Amino acid sequence: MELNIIHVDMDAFYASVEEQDNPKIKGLPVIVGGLSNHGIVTTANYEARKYGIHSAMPIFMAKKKCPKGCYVFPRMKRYQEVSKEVFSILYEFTDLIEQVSIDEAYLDISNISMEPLELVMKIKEKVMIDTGLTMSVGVSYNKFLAKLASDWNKPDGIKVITEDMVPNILLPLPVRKVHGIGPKSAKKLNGIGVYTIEDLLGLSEYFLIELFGKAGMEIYSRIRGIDYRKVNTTRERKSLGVERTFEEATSDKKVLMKYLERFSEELSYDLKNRGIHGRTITLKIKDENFAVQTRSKTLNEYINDLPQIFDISLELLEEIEIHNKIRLIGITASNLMTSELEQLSLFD
Ligand code: TTP
Ligand code: MG
Repeated sequence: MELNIIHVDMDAFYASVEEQDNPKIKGLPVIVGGLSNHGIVTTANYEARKYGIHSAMPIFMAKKKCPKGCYVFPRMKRYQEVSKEVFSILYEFTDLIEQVSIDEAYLDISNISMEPLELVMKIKEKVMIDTGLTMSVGVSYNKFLAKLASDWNKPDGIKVITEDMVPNILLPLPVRKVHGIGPKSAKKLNGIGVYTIEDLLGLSEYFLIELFGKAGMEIYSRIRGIDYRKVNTTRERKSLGVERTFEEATSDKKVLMKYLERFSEELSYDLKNRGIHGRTITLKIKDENFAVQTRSKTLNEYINDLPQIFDISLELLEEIEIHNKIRLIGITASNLMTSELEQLSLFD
């Protein structure tokens, strides 16, 4: 099975942001939470977890376990900001992203030609360079296994789960690890002597439905490593484009056309790589006085082939009157559509 799903999850997210923003506390046990003794721990960094501190623990208890820890009040606005930064990096790689929470997402990487591991390293590296933060990434062929994998080597982990690894990985897992089995259900199962997925496998689908209702069907599949849920893209990209500033401004149309040809190739490649088509092409130029002109053309059909994009760019270039030397030129595709139909036809 194709390893086309990845799950990313930032490590000790709020606490790591605090460490990053305040070098003085870097490496110390950091606990983020309501500061009164009635408050609870929102999250703790891995240093603090060594003391047995975890999310949802009362602060007074955390303080008993680790009196010298750095206790920090949450700064939600800041975490949202950093989260946006992380997601904008993810969107540089693909649009097929399902954001699950402030620090967690599934990516469908079917359209990316890079090897999954190479891609994962690239993403982690970019996130580290831009934000100073680490994330853990799981790679597999469905969402359930990808999420399980991202949790496997936390923090700063990478884990790939291939089909042949599934029995060894799943069988010994405690039932609590199965999505859909919460602490209460786990207790119920333990009550009837079912502790691990291996134990669960002995139960019929009918029995699981009796026990969990509709969720029983999903659980029956999950514990066999089966999960057909799609990555539900939570944001649509509005446009995709290429532009460049010249070292030396030019009014030579031939040079501009050459650039448009190259950009059309890049844009076409980028669109195809992401499995999207566009219906609108926009040409933008900026002259040496920084005056910007744009021209757009919207078609009746969706395109992503080089020759079509190039032809339209040339048409648009003809529409612009060039008086001064040009210092920047670019083209953008918008009115985008994900080519799901195209993907489907592969299976027909
Ligand atoms: P998690 O990803 O569950 O936890 P984490 O990122 O702190 O640690 P790790 O993934 O390495 O295990 O949650 C992401 C953020 O969501 C977390 O930093 C703080 C917040 N959060 C809460 O507000 N309440 C909670 O109960 C939990 C678990 C997290
Ligand atoms: Mg996290």
